[in-house]
Amino acid sequence: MTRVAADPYHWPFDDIIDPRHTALLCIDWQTDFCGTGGYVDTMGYDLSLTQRGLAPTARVLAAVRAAGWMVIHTREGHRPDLSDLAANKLWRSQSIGAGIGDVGPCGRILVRGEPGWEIVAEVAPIEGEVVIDKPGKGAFYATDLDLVLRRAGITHLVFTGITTDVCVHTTMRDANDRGYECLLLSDCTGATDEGNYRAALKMITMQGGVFGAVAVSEALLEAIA
Ligand code: C5J
Repeated sequence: MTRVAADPYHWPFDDIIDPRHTALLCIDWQTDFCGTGGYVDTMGYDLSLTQRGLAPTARVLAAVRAAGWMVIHTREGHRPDLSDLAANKLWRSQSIGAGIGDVGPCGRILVRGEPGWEIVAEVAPIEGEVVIDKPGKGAFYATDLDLVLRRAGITHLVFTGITTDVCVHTTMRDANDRGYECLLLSDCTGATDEGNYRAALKMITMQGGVFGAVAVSEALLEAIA
């Protein structure tokens, strides 16, 4: 397979896109972040910004499933008794009028098992795909993600998901520190603020790719075709 035309370098650095060692990470494609009546909607942000990555991500999912890649999905959420919810995270959510655990149109906000916490149908996991439940922004914190990836021999990660500047960035930064070779697909992610989205993409490309590289999904699809 050829490398992906990406910024600031053709990804990956070692020229190898091996389906046995490459995984697609789909971060938090939950109703709470991109669906009507969910957490982001309740906070009053523009849902179209987080929804627009859904169709490109669905296309990438179909392609990498056909190519035999490992696919991992994450979900941000808390136990129903909120015993894994930090007091400051709760307080901040309440201060913006979308208290975690409060009852909204999609059930209790960011609580595991509630309708709003589910991954939306367009990019839902299929049989055999790993789903990681996380209480924080990063997908490595308080989860077995690293164990699952290392056990499967994964060294390269391609990222989709929401939101670019929060859970996607936190997870990509952490993955990069752990030595994974990371690529973010710019049209398969979105933020609650367009400026933050652009800044988050730009940050990745500094210093020769300080956290990895950024590409459009079409470039990945061409490389793996
Ligand atoms: C946020 C996320 N933004 N999935 N979570 O609180 O990015």
